[in-house]
Amino acid sequence: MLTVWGRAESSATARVMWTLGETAQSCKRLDWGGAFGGGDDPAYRALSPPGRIPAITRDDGFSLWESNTIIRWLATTCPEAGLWPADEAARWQAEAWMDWSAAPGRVIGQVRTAYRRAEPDPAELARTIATAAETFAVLDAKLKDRTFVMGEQLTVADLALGVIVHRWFRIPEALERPDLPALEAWHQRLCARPAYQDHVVAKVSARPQTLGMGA
Ligand SMILES: N[C@@H](CCC(=O)N[C@@H](CS)C(=O)NCC(=O)O)C(=O)O
Repeated sequence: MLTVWGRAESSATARVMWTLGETAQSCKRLDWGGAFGGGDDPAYRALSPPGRIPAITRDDGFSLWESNTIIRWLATTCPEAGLWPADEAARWQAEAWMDWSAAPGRVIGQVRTAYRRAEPDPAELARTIATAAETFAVLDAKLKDRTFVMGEQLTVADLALGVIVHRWFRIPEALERPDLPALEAWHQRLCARPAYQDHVVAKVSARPQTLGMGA
C-alpha cells in the first residue's frame, strides 16, 4: 500500500493524487504540510530532505519525493496506462515538458502572490499576468493541433502541467488576461476526466479566487 504525505489542496500533492487516480492505484493520504505541519519533523525530512510535500512511502520501505519524479515512477509502475510514451523520442519530449513545468509553476505563483496581497498593486498584477500569459502561450501553441501535450494520449507531460494550468484559469475574473483557446480547450478536456475532477478541480483553488485574498 502506498501512502501519500501531503495536504490535498497542495498543487504538488494534487498532481500525484491525480496520477494515482488515472492509474487506478489505491493509496492512503496523510494531511501533511501547511497548517497541518510536519515539514520539519526529522523523520519526514528523511523522506523529503527539503521538508516539502508530497512524499510517498510504500509498506516495504521504498520512498520518493518531488512530485514530477513520483509521477514518472507511478507511470513506470503502471505501463498499461500508457502515461510514459513508449516511443523514445516522444518519451524524452514528454520529459522536457515536465521539466519546463517549473516555468509556468513559477509565474503562476507570482500572479497568485500579487492578487492575494491585502492591497493588490495594479502594476504588479499587470506585470505578473503579462509574464504568465507569455509563458502559458508556449503551451497554448503546442496544443493547437492535438488533444494532449504529446498527441492523442494523456501522458506524464499533461500530469505535470494540468494542475498549474488549473490555477491559471482560477485567477480572479476581474483580472484581464489574453484568451488562450487551445489551452482552455485542453483544460476543459482534463476537467472531463473523473480523476482530475476529484483531485484537482475539487481540491486545488476549489473556491472562486478573489482580489486581496490575503486580507
Ligand atoms: N518541486 C517540489 C515542490 C514541493 C513544494 O514546494 N510543495 C509545497 C506545496 S505545493 C510545500 O511543501 N509547501 C510547504 C507546505 O505545504 O508545508 C515538488 O514538486 O514536489
